[in-house]
Amino acid sequence: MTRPALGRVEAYLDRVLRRGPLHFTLIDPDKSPDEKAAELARGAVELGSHAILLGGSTGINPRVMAEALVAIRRVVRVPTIIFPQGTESIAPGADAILFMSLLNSRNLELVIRAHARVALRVRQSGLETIPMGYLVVAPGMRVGQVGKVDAVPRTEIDTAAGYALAAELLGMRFVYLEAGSGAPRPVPLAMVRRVRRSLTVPLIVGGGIRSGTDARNLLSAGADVLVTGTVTEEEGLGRGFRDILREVGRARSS
Ligand code: 1GP
Repeated sequence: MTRPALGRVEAYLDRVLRRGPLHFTLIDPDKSPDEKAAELARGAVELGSHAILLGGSTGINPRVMAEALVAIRRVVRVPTIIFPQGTESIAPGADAILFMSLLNSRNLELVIRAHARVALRVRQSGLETIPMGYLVVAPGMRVGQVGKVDAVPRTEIDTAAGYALAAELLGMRFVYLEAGSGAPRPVPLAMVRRVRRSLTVPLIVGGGIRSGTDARNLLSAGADVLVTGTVTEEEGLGRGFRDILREVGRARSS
């Protein structure tokens, strides 16, 4: 038996996380096709983002995904990571894929069954897999609906901590707390604090992060990685996005 060594992307994340929290820019290739995706990615990385996630709330056609990947990889050096919404998001040409279980879905397909169907193909393709527990917190937005999720109520902090720790104990190397893309407010700070204290693996937080204040609060609560998508889809690389990146930069240099 050979235990695979940590992949290149995870080794990079491990290294950069030692110096402080990170920011990932989420790009939906359906909303921002190739050249626009490349432009956003280039600007985001210039402002300090540490990786580009590619995904959306609905299944993305592999061709659209592959074209966006080619365009983005031409202009940035940070890892491009698929954030899959289903097996159809698996496209060649990414540096890695979040191999994630939607922990609180009622649909077993999204917990483990789809994974079982694609596992052999993914391993053969050589695409790096990053094992991650994905937990949707209310309101959950579209991913909460399509994912048939029993969203963790915002006051049920121990429930979130229980799911997150179970994911770690099952061997997942990242946990992602998701309020849902476009959520009116991010995941509650008390929940981030409690989950962070319960885990030893990095905690990713996303959904509804629109301003420097949101970012600062979540970072002080212990988020290791912030993910933003809507802010750049709607406002480009404007003030909200810059302020978020500035807060991440500050936290890394403090
Ligand atoms: C969605 O958490 C991400 O999966 C990003 O959310 O679009 O609200 O930034 P936003």
